Amino acid sequence: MKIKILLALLLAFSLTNCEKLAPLEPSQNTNKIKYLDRIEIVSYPNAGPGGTNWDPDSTGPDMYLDIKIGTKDPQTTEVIYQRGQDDLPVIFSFTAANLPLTNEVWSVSLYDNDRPESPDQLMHTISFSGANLSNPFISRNGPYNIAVYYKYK
Ligand SMILES: [Ca+2]
Ligand SMILES: [Ca+2]
Repeated sequence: MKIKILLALLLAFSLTNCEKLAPLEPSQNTNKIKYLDRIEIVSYPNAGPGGTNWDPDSTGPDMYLDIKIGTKDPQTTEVIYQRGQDDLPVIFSFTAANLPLTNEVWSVSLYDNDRPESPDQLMHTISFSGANLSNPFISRNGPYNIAVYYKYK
C-alpha cells in the first residue's frame, strides 16, 4: 500500500516537473513586453551622395542611429566607426537601452558621422509602427536593407 502511494506521488511529481520544463511560446507570454533588441544594417550603397566615397579617405561611413519615438526627443546611439562593405551587417544593440515597442510611429535615421570636418550625412530613414511589428521587420529600399529585431522581456 505504502509503495503504491509512493509511486503515485512520484508520478505526480514527475508530471508537475514536465509541465514546468515545457517551453513557452512567445505568444503565450502575455505578461511580457516587446523591447527593441537590435537594428542591423544589412546593406547600404557603396557610394555616397553624388557618387563619391562616403569619406574622403575611402574608409566606410561612421554609422550611428537617431531614433525618434512618437513625439519624444530623438535618442542617438554611439558611433560605429568605419564600416566598409566587408563589415556588414553593422549591428546596433539595444539590449541595455530598455526601449519598449510602443504603439507609436518610430522613425530611425542612419547617419554618417563626419564631424568635426563637416556636418553629418543622413544616409537613410525608415519608419514603422511599434505595434504588430514582424520579427524581424525588414526594410528594403534600393541598396538599403535594414532589419529590426525585438525580444520579449
Ligand atoms: Ca561622410
Ligand atoms: Ca564619416
